[in-house]
Amino acid sequence: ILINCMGTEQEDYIKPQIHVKNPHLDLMEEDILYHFNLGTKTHNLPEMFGDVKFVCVGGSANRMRAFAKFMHQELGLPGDTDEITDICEGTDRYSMYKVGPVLSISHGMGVPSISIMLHELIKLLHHASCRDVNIFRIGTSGGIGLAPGTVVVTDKAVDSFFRPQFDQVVLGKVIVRSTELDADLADELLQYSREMPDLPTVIGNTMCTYDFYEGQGRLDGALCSFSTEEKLEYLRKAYDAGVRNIEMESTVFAAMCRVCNLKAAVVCVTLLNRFDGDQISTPHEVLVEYQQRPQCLVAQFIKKTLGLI
Ligand code: R2B
Ligand code: URA
Repeated sequence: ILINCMGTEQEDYIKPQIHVKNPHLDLMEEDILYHFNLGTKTHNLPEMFGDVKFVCVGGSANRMRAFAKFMHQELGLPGDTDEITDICEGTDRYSMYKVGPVLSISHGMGVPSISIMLHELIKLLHHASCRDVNIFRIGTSGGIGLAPGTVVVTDKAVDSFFRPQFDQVVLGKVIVRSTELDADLADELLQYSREMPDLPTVIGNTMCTYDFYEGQGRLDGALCSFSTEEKLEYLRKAYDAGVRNIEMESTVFAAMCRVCNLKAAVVCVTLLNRFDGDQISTPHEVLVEYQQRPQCLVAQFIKKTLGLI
């Protein structure tokens, strides 16, 4: 790296870099990001993604397209939002949209789906030499003791035993990784939420499970092996451990971002209060509005960080 008289390149040089923790990558002549239909030989990743500063991930492809269009408007970018195309259109595994410095990607449902996406995303950001990147999961969740529509900024991502860890099985052994998130980023998001009307927001622990039904203590799945009292006792224990919402990706998201030096936050809206029931019976239009809430909060963060407001 050459340093010019203004020192700008040096400044860039000291900005936090994305760490890929895999010595084998250096020995590979080409890296094919199979589930994105992108690769280091077929695409100029630094040119396509080098300016990315904010990455937002969420379960649904449609929601992440809507978020990209919303960010296009919020950032006042030129051109028509209908021209925003799916960078991964050659595959139907994930969808990816780029608007200015914002990358919006879908990850599907559950730990295995988001983990595959994150491996390829982190390598993509590394190959593109991105620096100083903030990453957000914007999603939905079931609330514990909160009014539906409340946004939860995650303090700690915890597993089904309320432990702040993610257990990854590697070669038949369990590797335990910390799920600690960036406390300053969470605080900043919480502060900005205070300035926004109609955005009830709390900070709390988020429990990540491997199932939507029995795994989240639901009585309405195809299988159920416990009583209503046992369900409520488990939710009460979760509440006492600081858990305010339940979803299906936060622990692996937190663990992988932490190891790779990405500043990460999890922002999920609650669709229901699990003390009151299990079925999601709220009208569709109301659910659509709820799902925009994490998007609005993260958009506010991005605009403030870019000095636009
Ligand atoms: C939240 O919503 C999905 C299940 O409905 C899952 O991906 C999650 O974490
Ligand atoms: N997503 C979940 O994982 N659980 C819920 O209860 C609602 C959305």
